[in-house]
Amino acid sequence: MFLVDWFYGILASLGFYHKSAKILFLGLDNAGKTTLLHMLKENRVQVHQPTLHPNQDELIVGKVRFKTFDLGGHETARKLWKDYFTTVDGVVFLVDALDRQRFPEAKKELDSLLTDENLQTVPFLVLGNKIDMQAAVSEDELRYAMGLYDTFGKASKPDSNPGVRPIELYMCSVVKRMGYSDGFKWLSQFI
Ligand code: G3D
Repeated sequence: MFLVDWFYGILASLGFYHKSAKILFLGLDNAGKTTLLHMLKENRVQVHQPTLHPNQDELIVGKVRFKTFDLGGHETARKLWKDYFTTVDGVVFLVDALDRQRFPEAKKELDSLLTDENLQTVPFLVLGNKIDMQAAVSEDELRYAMGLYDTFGKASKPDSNPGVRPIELYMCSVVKRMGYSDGFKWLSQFI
């Protein structure tokens, strides 16, 4: 019973209840991917356990698999996720909204994902994380830095924009549990 509640709680809060999906959490190291995964798992911030693969982590809830990989710096990570999932249903791309210096690097990685032929029809949720900190950039600034001017629209429904790639930016604070549920609910419409 507890497990059923737990499954239901997580998946329902993200809009993924009754869905089967493979979701990649991607972004530069330090963006908050592992923290987000643990937050989904335990509903609290966890001290990270060192794992065999320091650049990846995984959570399976019912028929939904969430898998994180660090991008940037090392080409091997990209090879890893391509090997790991032959098909991907959604990408959650996290950006550290505090780390202005690394926006160009994050944009480069995002652009290369967006042009990846294996991901052409895959919906992308971009999360600007750490807005609990005053130094975080605004949504507009991050849109500009990441080149996300022409996004799908938060209120638009999947069939209202046929042929337009689903990509949208949401600002969030994983540690304060703010913002990301709305993003996941937006993403889940396309899955
Ligand atoms: P990664 O898995 O993308 O590499 P992590 O990133 O999940 O390891 O997070 C990197 C650091 O960012 C961690 O700090 C984590 O606590 C912090 N972080 C994650 N989400 C938030 C957030 O919403 N707000 C703030 N302020 N910090 C966040 P440490 O100090 O443990 O390295």
